[in-house]
Amino acid sequence: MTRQIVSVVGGKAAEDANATTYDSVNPARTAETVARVQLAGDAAFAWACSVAAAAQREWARVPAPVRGRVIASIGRLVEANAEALARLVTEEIGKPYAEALGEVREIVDTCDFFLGEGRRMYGQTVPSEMPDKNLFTFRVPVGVAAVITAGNFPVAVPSWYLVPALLCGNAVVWKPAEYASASAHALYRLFAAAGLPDGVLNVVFADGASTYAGLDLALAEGTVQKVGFTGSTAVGREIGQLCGRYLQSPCLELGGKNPMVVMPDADLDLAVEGALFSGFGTAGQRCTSLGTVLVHRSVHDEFVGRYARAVREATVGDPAGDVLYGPMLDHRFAERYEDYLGWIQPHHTVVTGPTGRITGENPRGGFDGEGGLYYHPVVVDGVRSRDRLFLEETFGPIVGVTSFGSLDEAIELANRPGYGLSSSIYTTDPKAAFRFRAGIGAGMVSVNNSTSGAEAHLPFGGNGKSGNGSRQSGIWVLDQFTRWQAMNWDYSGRLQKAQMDVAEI
Ligand code: UN1
Repeated sequence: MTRQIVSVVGGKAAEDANATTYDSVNPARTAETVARVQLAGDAAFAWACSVAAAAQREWARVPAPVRGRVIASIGRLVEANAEALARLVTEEIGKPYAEALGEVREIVDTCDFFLGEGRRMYGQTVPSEMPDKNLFTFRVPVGVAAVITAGNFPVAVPSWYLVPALLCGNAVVWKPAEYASASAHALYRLFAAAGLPDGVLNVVFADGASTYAGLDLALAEGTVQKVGFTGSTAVGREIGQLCGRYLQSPCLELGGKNPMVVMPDADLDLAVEGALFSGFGTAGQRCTSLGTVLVHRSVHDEFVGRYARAVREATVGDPAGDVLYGPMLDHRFAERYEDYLGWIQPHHTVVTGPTGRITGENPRGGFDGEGGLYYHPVVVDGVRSRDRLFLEETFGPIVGVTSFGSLDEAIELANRPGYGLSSSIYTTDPKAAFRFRAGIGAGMVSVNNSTSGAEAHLPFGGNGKSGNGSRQSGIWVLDQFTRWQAMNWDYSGRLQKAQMDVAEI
């Protein structure tokens, strides 16, 4: 029986007889509906924010170490249900099971990190310029966080917002991607089962336009104090502009055109392995996916030959099996892949064989039909720095190759698209690695490792078209979900005026 999914606000299913419905389908078997989802109308998001605002006041009074214990329970519940949740992620968005299990592990890692942060929600004591006066700082929750997430990491990336936001004493209204509704709902239920009071975490299923309208209203009503958004650069700009009108600075985690530099002294097999994983893992639909390999001229032919061979031999098919990648997340990404194929120019060379949809007449490795949204991996050589393929994120299994002559040129090329999320360099020379780190505009740099696969306790985030400099994960995200409050306490018994009553030596 198909799952029926509705928004949950204030701990109750928000049934709406007039709601439109959306079918979340299995991208590996497109005739199979994973969940039928009620999409809430324009007013729902703002209403959920007002419910969250009321619940937040009580939640903020719960001591942070006790909130940390709730985070610990969430981690244990997710761990105990890891396989079922990973299977659901595989069924709903087509991510290979091993990757889906890794994604669930990332939630547990996030909980492991933040459960202790509840006991370390440190403020500072600061010396005063006057005698008999103490200065302090405190972290205070922002209030209600509106969290809008993509479906390529339907449970891990939301947890990067939800876990620290809740730990810091905020309430959350979460709007997941429609095509990942069943996974989101399952994650919501695990969070709720860990003992969160009603209304502290709410999940609203809605389309983008209704969410935008509802968010605008909530911001106007003053019920939202922080917006977290993971998704495309185009939508991120709109969210950023909306928040700016209300003097808010959102946490924006957007696209990437992540470069990998292969130096002449690189271990080429290692570089090929890294380029295979980050170019084609999750069918290239990660914000950290590899966009362009920049290869030194002297090793270009050797690298491209080995990379093309590895990609041609890779298996694409049923995500329940042992495959490099499964179907595209959803039909809209499949359509975009077709569009990106049109960007391939006559002077480019596709070095990996067939392109386009994988069909029965043109099967590949583990392909098994049933209407699955399977697409051939494509490596395009000879991409020039003014080509669309060089400059724009494809968010699909298409990787470009461009050659360079010097490290300075590689750095310049790596920065040119104007994104700045992840990056990588393969070299055995520490000087080259550190020079690359210093010159690259990305928020994340890997040396002899792929552009994907960030760990849950390092700052995650980008610059330029990849975001507004906000960072998630680790202690750095606490600055998104708390604000510093300064306190001074004068016990001198007189009015001491700052700057005017400076103590004499
Ligand atoms: C994303 O695609 O939005 O580093 C996040 C990685 C993953 C997270 C990707 N841990 O590739």
